[in-house]
Amino acid sequence: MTLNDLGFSSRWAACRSEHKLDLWQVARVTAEHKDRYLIKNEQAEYEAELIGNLRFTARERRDLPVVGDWVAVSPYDTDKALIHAVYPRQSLLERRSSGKAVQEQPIAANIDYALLVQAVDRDFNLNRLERYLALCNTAGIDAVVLLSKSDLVTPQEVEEMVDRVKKRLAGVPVLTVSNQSGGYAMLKGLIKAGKTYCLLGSSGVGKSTLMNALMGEEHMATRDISTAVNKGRHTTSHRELRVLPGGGILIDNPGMREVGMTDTADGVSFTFEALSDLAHGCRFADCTHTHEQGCAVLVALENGVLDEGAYRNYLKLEKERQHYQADSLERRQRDKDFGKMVKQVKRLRKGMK
Ligand SMILES: Nc1nc2c(ncn2[C@@H]2O[C@H](COP(=O)(O)OP(=O)(O)OP(=O)(O)O)[C@@H](O)[C@H]2O)c(=O)[nH]1
Ligand SMILES: [Mg+2]
Ligand SMILES: [Zn+2]
Repeated sequence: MTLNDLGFSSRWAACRSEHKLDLWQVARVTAEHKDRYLIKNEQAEYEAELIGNLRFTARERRDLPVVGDWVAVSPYDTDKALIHAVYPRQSLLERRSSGKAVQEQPIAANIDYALLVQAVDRDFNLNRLERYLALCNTAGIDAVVLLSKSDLVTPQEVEEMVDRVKKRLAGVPVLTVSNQSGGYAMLKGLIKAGKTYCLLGSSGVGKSTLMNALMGEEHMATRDISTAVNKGRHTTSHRELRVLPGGGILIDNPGMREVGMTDTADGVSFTFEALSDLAHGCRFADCTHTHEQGCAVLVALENGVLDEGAYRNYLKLEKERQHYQADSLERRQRDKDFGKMVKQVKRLRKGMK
């Protein structure tokens, strides 16, 4: 295996010298488990830990390595390593965590394409697809929709669903797959060597089965994180990055129950392109498109030009986004205050010396 197989490119090489990271080896994070990581490079796979400084200066979850990150490392023994730094990211896919405290939860870093998997049975849901798409648009990641388990309904029903997705999510490629009947030609044709793909979707839609099928037998030969608890269980419990035998890097994810919006102003408006275009015609610049006089969006809705499902979903995601934004502003202020306090203490200490 070469670094290029893992997704390394001249761009990362330039980043490496620019940030003076040549001192260390480079490796990619393939799995994380609490404060331990599995990392891989052209030499070997290592179980790695952060150097203390990196751990203590991390303020947020996103300051720590996530699957897909490139890291500067120094190996020791045969299969252990220390992580000294995280390479600046090209992209970071995040969602808002569930629960009261609003917090970003990193999903994976340096992804080129997200594969949004929905099964054609009960799982199929356009609103949820749109939600995933908004997260991808925020992170600047291209998305492909994979309608899975196509064996469970008739070919005609599959076609109808494909049409509905295409109509609602204009410009997003849609593929159908079945792990039952095989036939991954279309998907394999899409996956390019050196590019990183991330499987996203609810639990049980067939993400891991698909990953295993694409891995073929080589999957069995790879090492698992040593404390893995999911032996014998099917539900994926942690993220995992693998290099496919035919080239291309694939990240499998645990199924997500909730896909909370983060600060996705651009992501949301990009996702609801038709609505954003219409909004230019609203009388008020800060129109909320709910009750205003001269709202072009409401007119289009009435005339049936704008899809009602998309409109409702927009309002919901926009509300969530604003809630998140207000909350994170408050958090940033708190961080700032904390920063000031640290500086003051440092100054005091200097004065005492
Ligand atoms: N009928 C049918 N069943 C499938 C297909 N793909 C997977 N399954 C079944 O669906 C179940 C869930 O598959 P997984 O691959 O574990 O689903 P997952 O998306 O990885 O689920 P999580 O890890 O919980 O997120 C298993 O029992 C699979 O055998 C398919 O194409 N057709
Ligand atoms: Mg799984
Ligand atoms: Zn309006």
